[in-house]
Amino acid sequence: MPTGITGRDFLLAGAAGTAAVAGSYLVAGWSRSFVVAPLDQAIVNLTPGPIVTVAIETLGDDGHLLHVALAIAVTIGLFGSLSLSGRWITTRTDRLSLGVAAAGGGSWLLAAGVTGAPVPALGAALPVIAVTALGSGASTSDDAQPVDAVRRRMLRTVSGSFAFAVAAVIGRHAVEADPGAEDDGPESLPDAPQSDGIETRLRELDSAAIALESDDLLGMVSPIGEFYNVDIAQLDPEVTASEWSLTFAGETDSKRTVTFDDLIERPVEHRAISLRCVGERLNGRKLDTAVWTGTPIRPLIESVDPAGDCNCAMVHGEDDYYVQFPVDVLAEGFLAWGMNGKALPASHGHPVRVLIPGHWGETNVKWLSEIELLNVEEDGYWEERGWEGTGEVKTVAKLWDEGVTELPDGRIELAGHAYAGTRGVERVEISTDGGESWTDATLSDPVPDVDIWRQWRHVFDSDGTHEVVVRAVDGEGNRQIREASDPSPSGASGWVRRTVGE
Ligand SMILES: Nc1nc2c(c(=O)[nH]1)N[C@H]1C(S)=C(S)[C@@H](COP(=O)(O)O)O[C@H]1N2
Ligand SMILES: [Mo]
Repeated sequence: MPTGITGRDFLLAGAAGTAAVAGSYLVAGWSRSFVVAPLDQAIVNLTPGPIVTVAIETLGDDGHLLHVALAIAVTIGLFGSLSLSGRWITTRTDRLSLGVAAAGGGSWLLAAGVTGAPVPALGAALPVIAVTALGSGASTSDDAQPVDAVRRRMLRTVSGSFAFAVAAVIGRHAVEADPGAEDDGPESLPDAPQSDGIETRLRELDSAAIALESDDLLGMVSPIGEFYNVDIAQLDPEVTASEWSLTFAGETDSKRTVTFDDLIERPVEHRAISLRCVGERLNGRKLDTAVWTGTPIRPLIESVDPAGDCNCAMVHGEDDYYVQFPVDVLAEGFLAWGMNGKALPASHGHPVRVLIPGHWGETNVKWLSEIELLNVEEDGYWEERGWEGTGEVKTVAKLWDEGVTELPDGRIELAGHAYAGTRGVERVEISTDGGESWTDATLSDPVPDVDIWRQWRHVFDSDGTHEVVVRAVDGEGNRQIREASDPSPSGASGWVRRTVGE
């Protein structure tokens, strides 16, 4: 009879857990059917807000690595424990088949249960069966076998499991690297009745841009691949246009479900809209602009007669993200299925996202699934975690890293973007002497869109070191807030400063 859990049990459990994760990865890849994905989601949902906030501020996008690593460790632990229980049953009953069936069955139930995908779940269960069977008799002090044989068997099982794990990961990568298996980037725009016009809009924005010496700097529109990304989950929900629908629920007398085909039949617009994340550092890179194709929300909202007392709504995404704000703000919004002339990419909310003019990034719900009309205000996902990011954006002028360039004649070109939501950017002021004197920068031409950044450019004769400071003035005449503040809870403020010159 085994007395307690030995080091070998731990090794074998770790081997079984690792093989299960690898087997699942081999079958499912980095998708929703991969056993780690739902556990990662659960970890993200359970992590206390202040920790999430600190992680975002200190680690930025690397914060994802942390919770994915944690999710992998937890998953290994869960499948390892099932294998360990199986071996314990084998020892207690003296029947290998019983222990193996328990470990395998338990693993399949766990994998299928968390992913909702019974067939790919076999990818996790089969390796557990194998390791449990091979490892049985290899750890407990079985007098019938010589110690050496037991140890050899254990080592073979453990090294075999890790070899399988490495092979599975490499194998899966090879499959995914196969050009035949890869998709060719974003799909083209769905054939909405008036989806033409997008090329004209993109050209129009292009010609509003300032000609710059540096070609590393973004223009008026951010290319899809460079547009920033903020998600609560590591894996994007997979929703096809044909499966998609939007439900209006809650306090309404006329519940309504809108399909994708219904949606794209509606009046189509191409709006240039900038997005800025409330979690962005002052001169960070979570501000971008795209031309979005979609339709206004207002007529849809009016068609369901919102009846709640708070005049507010919770907007839900397929990834269990949710954000609450006033119905009249939502009504100003836009439901987009296109981005820069392509179908909305998975990472930006395929097939349909919300875009709310002038409000922080978090209100722009991706993978939109439901608009729930409420009676009382409730916190959204980020509000529950201490943020106050549903309001209007703060004004900011950026001097990007790539925005300082020496011209052929020796002068220095400074350039960046400024954004003030729907207030618009009236002016960008530059100081090259630490804030003693100020001049106006040149701005990109105005465009008809109401919620878009402007580019700015300023060229000066550099003699030695300069303390450059940049600040914007919005369309209502308000100057960007001077006092510096952290992103949390309601967005970074302050003026961007940078030392330029040798
Ligand atoms: N469903 C869903 N929508 C979401 C988020 C999310 O995690 N899930 N992140 C929000 C945040 S915080 C921001 S800043 C923007 C980012 O949009 P992007 O990834 O397209 O740049 O999406 C918002 N919408
Ligand atoms: Mo955000």
